[in-house]
Amino acid sequence: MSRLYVHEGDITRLQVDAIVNAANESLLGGGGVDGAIHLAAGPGLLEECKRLGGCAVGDAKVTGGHALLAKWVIHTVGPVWRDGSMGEDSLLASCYRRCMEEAAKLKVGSLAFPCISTGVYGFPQERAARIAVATVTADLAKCERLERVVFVTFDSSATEIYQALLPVS
Ligand code: AR6
Repeated sequence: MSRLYVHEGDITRLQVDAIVNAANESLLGGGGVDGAIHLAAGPGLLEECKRLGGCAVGDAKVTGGHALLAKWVIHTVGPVWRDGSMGEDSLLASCYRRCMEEAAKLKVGSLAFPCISTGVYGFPQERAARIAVATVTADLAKCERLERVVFVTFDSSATEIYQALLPVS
């Protein structure tokens, strides 16, 4: 049985143990999914983020979920897409890998990812999805307790891309 799922909708509404935030290096909020997560979590999330001292591209840091349904938020910073020759692929893979590491440390049973870097940061959707699925698949073996990883899409074209990449569950 596959442990990988796709779900189209708002990641802040998901009942999972941890959600991933596609943040920026300041970790002080922004637009897109970052703005939605801060809005839904309430001001306590920003207060906690202020104490983290930012986050490097490709890295991840954990906070509580505050008013979210999720107990944890794993904040990661995706690369800005330039032309594909600036290490964007490996930096994006690093985001997924670091989030899986943090999820393993937290011993979560369920985790939801947004499509990191594919909004304001401009990473091509299909190329990003291939990296996301390949990296998470490779790291699942190290996360024994992780029963469900949800790739959360926000439009039907992204959903179709993930449906084509994921094994039938
Ligand atoms: N639930 C799920 N996915 C969403 C939601 C939501 N509520 N809202 C947007 N998306 P983006 P990035 C999708 O721009 O490209 C922020 O300002 C969206 O359709 O949020 O990594 C940060 O502070 C897209 O597919 O993140 C950074 O400055 C995906 O989430 C910068 O944007 C990611 O789009 C990060 O840019």
